[in-house]
Amino acid sequence: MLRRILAHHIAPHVLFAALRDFSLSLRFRIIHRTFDGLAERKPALMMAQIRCRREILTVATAENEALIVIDVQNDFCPGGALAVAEGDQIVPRVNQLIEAHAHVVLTQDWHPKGHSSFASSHAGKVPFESIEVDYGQQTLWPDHCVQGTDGAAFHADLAWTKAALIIRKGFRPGIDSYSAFYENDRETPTGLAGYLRERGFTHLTLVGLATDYCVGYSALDARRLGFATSVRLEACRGIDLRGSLQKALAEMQSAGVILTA
Ligand code: VGL
Ligand code: ZN
Repeated sequence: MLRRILAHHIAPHVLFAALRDFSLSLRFRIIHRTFDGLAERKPALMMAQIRCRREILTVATAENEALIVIDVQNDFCPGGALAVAEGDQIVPRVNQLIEAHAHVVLTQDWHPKGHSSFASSHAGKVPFESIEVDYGQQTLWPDHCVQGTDGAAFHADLAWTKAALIIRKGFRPGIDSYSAFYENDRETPTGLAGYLRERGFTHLTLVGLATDYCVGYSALDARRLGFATSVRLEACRGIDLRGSLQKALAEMQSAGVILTA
């Protein structure tokens, strides 16, 4: 009975989260027993079983996993133009994770002067207001991460030298980009997905700033693109504007992002 309920109702990513510390052979036995005798009779269960197997039986290894370090830049740290509370406190933990991963990619928010996401570019507007633009709602920010400025540089203690790629985003004057994968129109790609696929990465771990904007949007896109995706919340901090942090955490959870603290 329990087996029947499990097979009908459990989403692959929930099983994935529950089983991630088990050995491969134990994972395989649990999946097999959960679906045994049921999947043959129901096409929907067959599909669920196939998805479960694909997602759960592929283990993250040094070679198939990349660490993506999002926007650990001066302007997002205390004293910066768009400071995230405690943004600098993640740096030691991020450095440990960089050390522990064989493959590391960094992102850098990288706006031209007068960028359309800056409140100062819109007469009568102030930071943190939201406006309607042709690709939807856009929050307006203080001027931040202007190309080549000290605010756009990585935090001085970030151990970034190991990174194989730095992907810059937000450089088109008329469009913002929170996600490392797509700009805010949700369709202009940054090229990161192509890079990761060509390098053979199937598993991503995300850390950085800010949990509810660039990390959150990147994690949701990573799931949409089919990557097994974890966010290490202890190595992230959020902006939390009008409930954005709770919303981002809930959306990540339901998209199958593994959240660890
Ligand atoms: C970010 C707002 C504007 C971020 C970047 O890195 O989360 N947030 N630009
Ligand atoms: Zn920005």
